[in-house]
Amino acid sequence: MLKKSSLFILQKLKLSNLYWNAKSIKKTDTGKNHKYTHISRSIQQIAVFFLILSSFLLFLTECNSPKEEKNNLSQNITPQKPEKFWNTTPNFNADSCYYFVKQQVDLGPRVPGSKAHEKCVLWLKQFFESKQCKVELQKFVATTFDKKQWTGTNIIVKYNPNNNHRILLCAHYDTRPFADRDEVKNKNQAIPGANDGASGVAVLMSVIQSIQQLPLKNIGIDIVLFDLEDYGDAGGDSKTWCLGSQHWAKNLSPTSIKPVEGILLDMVGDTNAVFPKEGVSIQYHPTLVHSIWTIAQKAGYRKYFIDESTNEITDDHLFINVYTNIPTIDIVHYHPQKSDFFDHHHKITDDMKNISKQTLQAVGQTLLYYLYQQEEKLNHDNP
Ligand code: 1BN
Ligand code: ZN
Repeated sequence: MLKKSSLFILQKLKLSNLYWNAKSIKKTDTGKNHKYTHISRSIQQIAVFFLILSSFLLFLTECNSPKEEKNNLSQNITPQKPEKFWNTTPNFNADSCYYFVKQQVDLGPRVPGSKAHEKCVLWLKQFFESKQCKVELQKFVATTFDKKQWTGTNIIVKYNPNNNHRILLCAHYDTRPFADRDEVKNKNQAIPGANDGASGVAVLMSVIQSIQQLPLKNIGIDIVLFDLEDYGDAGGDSKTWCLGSQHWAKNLSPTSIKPVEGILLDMVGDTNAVFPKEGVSIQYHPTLVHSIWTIAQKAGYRKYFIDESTNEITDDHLFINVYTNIPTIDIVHYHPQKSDFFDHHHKITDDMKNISKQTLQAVGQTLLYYLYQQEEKLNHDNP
C-alpha cells in the first residue's frame, strides 16, 4: 500500500537506526565516552521521531488519490499536488439512475408522435424544474427520410443559467420506431430504447441530482435532450439522423451564453459497454477526450473507458461540431474490433435486461469528477 517514496524513507529509517546502533556499540566497546553515547541516543530518538512523522505524513497524502492514481503515482518521479476534487466530488447514485432508465422504458417506446414520447417530454421537464433548473422546450418541424413530417421537441435545461463558464451535456430521448437490425418478424416493432435513448438521459438526470449535494458555483451546465436522433436511414445519408441536434446547432440563441465544450452520451448503460476514443471527438476536442479518459481510468473504470480509438461515428456531436464552435465529444458504446455498436442495437432486446448499474456508475461518476475538477480549476483562477 505504501508508495515508493514512503518505502524509501522507511528504508532510510532502518539504515539510520543500524548506523546509530553501530556507532553506540563502537563507543561503548571502548569503555569510554559514556556521556557521548547518551547524547547520541537522544539525537537518534529525535531523528527517528522526525522520520516516522514524515513517513506518516506521506502516507496521509497518498490516501488522497483514488485507486489507480495511487499505482500511477508510485511510478512517477515528480510528486504531484493532489487534486481536491477526488475527495469532494459527490457520489453518483446508480440505483436511482437505473430507476430513471426503467421509468422511461415503462412509458413505452418514445417514438416521435406517440403518447409515450409526449409523456416523456413532460416528465423530463418536471424533473429538471424540480431540481431548480430552467427548462425550455424547443419545437421544430422536420421531415424524416420516409417523407413524413414531424413536430420535434428538444428539451433545453439550464443549471446556473447566468454563469459564464458553461459546459454542454447532451443525450437523445427519442427511440427508433423500427427494430431494423432484428430478425424479420420484429423489424417493424419499435425498440424499447433502454440503452439507445434512456441510458444517456438517465445519467444526466442523476448527475443533476448529485450536484444538489454540493452545488457548483463557478460553472453552469446546459443539458440538451435531443429529439429525432434515431429516425435515420440505415445505410443512407448521415444527415437523415440526428434531426433534433441539427436543428439546435443551426439555431443557437445569439443572446445565450455559449458553452465552452460539450459531452454527448449515447448507449451508456449496457452490461458489456466499452467506450473507445471516437474519431470526431478526437478531431474536435482531443484534450477533453484525454481528460475524460484519464479521469475514468484513474477512478478505476479502465474496463469501460478503453485505450482504443475508432473512426468517426455519426451521432449528435458530429452536427454540433460542424454547425457550432462548441467542441463536443461522444461517450458512445462501440466495439472497435467488431466495428459495431452494442449487441442489441436497433433490436427489440434493447431492454432493461441488459442495463447495468456498474456501467451507469462508471459514466456518471466520471462526468461528476470532470465537472468538479473544472469547478476547482476555476476556483484557482479566480480565488
Ligand atoms: C447511433 C445510435 N445512431 C443511432 N443510434 C446513429 C447511427 C446509427 C448512424 C447507424 C448511422 C448508422
Ligand atoms: Zn439508435
